[in-house]
Amino acid sequence: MAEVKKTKKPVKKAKTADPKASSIDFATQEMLARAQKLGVETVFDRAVTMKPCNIGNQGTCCKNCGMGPCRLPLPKDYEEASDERKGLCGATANTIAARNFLRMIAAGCAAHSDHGRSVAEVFMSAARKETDAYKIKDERKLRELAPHLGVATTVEVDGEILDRDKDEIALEVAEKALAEWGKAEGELSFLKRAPGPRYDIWTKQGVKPRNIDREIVDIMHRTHMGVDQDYKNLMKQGARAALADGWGGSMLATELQDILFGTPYPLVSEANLGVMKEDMVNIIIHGHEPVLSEVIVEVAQTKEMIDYAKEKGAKGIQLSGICCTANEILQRHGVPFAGTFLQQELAITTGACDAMVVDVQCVFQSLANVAKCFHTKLITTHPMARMEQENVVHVEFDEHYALEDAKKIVRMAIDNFQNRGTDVMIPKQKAPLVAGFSVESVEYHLGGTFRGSYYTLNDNIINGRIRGVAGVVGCNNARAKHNEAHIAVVKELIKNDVIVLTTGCNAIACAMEGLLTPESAKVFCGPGLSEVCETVGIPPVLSLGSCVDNSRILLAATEVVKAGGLGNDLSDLPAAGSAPEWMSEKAISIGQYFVSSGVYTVFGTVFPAAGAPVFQRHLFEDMEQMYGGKWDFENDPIKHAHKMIAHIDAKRKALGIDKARERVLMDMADRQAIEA
Ligand code: NFS
Repeated sequence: MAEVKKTKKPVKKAKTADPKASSIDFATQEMLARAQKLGVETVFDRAVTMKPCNIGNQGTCCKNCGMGPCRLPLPKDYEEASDERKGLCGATANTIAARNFLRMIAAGCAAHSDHGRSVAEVFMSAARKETDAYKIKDERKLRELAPHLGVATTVEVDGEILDRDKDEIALEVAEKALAEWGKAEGELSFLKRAPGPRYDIWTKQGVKPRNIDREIVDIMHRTHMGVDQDYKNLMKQGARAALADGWGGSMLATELQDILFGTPYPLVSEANLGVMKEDMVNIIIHGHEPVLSEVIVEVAQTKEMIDYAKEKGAKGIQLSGICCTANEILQRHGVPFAGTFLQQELAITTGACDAMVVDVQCVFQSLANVAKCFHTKLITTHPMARMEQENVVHVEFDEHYALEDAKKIVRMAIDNFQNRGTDVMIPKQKAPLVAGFSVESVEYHLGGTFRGSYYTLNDNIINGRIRGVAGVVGCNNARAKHNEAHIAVVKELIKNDVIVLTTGCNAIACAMEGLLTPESAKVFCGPGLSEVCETVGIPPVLSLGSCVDNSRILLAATEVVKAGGLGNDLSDLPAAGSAPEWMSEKAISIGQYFVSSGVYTVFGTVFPAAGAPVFQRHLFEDMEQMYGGKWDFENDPIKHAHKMIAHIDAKRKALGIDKARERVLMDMADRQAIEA
């Protein structure tokens, strides 16, 4: 009998990502290679093995009922007139894409606004003096904000006008703020903070949000099977909910955080994984809501905790941050950035992370798997965000016991220091930075102590030294090379004299690249912007904080309008918005409130309406007629930046200030040519 030859099936090795192709950052490349060597899987590897669904990411997969999912791919020979694609119920590609777009806005608005609500609740506890952990830190800002919520700051006693008591104001502000989420009548209070003509546009378009929660619920109802089937009408609600985010939940989060924790003023720090220290207890704080992280920062600096760390053999405690929490604790305390959204797993891969403390949003569930390979304690803290893996510890945060909770967490990290193995590798890369710009500090920096104002900024825009203003914000996306588009877009803008306001993971990316230093102006900026930065001593990229702090960009732009000479509305300004590497639903909500506030806004990576060209045209063209701002998409970072610059130039022309800029652009050779 012939021998049967057994052939072994070759074991397929899982594909892994090429570190050099995955990120422009050396620390990231180095740690990714280390993870792969240790057999630790990361998001970069998963992005190689799992391909995205093109129908879903182009917006035309409907799974809003049990008859689907109905998938409507864009035909190669697509023609608008003959597009007969529809789902089982008859929903067109436009309806499906619009519904999906709206649900992203709802989720984004909910995330930002629920963060705001948590802050408002803590604010209420502080105002009622129910907790020792929080106090009103910025009384001046409290008094400035109060009238915007209809709270009086003075009182008449016997014909004399007296200042009202701080605590009394705080209590009323807390009550009024919390009502913004669910008041039965009226509209959001902060809408009136926008320039008058903007408010009138919202009135005319019928998109003024009623209260924050209602606009989110409205979307979930409206996008249920068989309700709103007109993409234009759907997008009105999209605008309403997005405005409830930008001028509501996010703005309340920023303002109340500033009052409670202090309004940011510029400070120095560092960024990238190299901020972790081998001989210290490394605690990384990751997530979004600063209510707990503020207290952790305070507790970690106490003698009690530092002594305890020393007792356990460490030299001290090194805190650092990831994602937007990083921005929160950097801008108020100078706590360094450990990294961006895409570096969260890599921070643990160093082997030197004794505890990673997470709350809500942008937290990978895979952190638990990575932590399992090292000694890292992964600590969840929010009742809303737990993980199923057994190695995760949950310490539920309660603002009434904030100090105790924070102490427990810091102690846990210190106790874990001894369990750290010897296989530790912290990348060397870190970059210096200046962050902590706010509406108030920009005013101070550009106007000086005696004449704090936005006039100087306006003057420099009018005379053309500064060509325009760009808000470049948002996430990283594992489908793109980490930080590549962020940095390329920002560098191209500043090279062309466009000053950049940054938040979120773009701010972290810029920091890692050294763009948040005044010195970078000379290296990367055009002559006009470089001159302004050198004179004033500011970086060409101003970090305004976390993603909820995009509301600072709205208010800063409003101040620019108020300072005069650049039109009457936000849409008149030579300004543009960008999210080169977005991935989060929050980014869609931000994009829509930028657009509805009159800003031309360009996204990179993918556009979630690309499968429904008619609906996409509504976003890319019709919205300009409605709001003076519109969406756009461009994946090539240089073209992306130049679309923004072209828009800025068009606005300069409309304002009649294009000539001034042409003069500034002349170099020595041009001048000599004229003289000759
Ligand atoms: Ni913004 Fe912050 Fe980063 Fe994106 Fe996530 S951290 S709220 S969503 S990934 S910028």
